[in-house]
Amino acid sequence: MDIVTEYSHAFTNIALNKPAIQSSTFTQACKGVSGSAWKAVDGIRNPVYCDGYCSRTGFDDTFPWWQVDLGSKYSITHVEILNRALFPERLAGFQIEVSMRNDTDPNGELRDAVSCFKDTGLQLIAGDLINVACAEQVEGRYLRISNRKSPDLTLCEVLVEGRKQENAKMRWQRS
Ligand SMILES: [Ca+2]
Repeated sequence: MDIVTEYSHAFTNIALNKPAIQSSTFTQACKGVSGSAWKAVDGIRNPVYCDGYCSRTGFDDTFPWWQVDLGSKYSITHVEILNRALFPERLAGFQIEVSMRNDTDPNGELRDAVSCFKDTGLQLIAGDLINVACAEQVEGRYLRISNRKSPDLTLCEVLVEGRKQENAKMRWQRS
């Protein structure tokens, strides 16, 4: 199978193979595959969930989220999401946030998060590589995609563009 959507522009994907977690994982097997979080950053852009290259949260999750640890502080500019081939409309209402803290509050929200993007009516096409720009410059280490409206959050690939932020204190200590 060769389902590849062209990049809208060339960039280095800082999310590739980075550690990912999610609020729950879909366990009802489809051809024996699981919806493990890391599959959204495995570099394989196949939008067919049952082929085994997408992350997916569980059906009983009332506030599903998926999160990647970029490893250090970045200024995030763009995020691309490969939407699933079946039920692409389930992504409707998704939001993208970043934070320096890997911490979820009792309401299920990422602590100290700043918003990159919130969907209010994107046309969601099966297997489409959705490219969104952050509304304003946002900085953080942890990037989270969440959706209170979705019965399950399925992400077949997440690509992130950003610039690494230098640590001013470290730079001062080294000089
Ligand atoms: Ca993938």
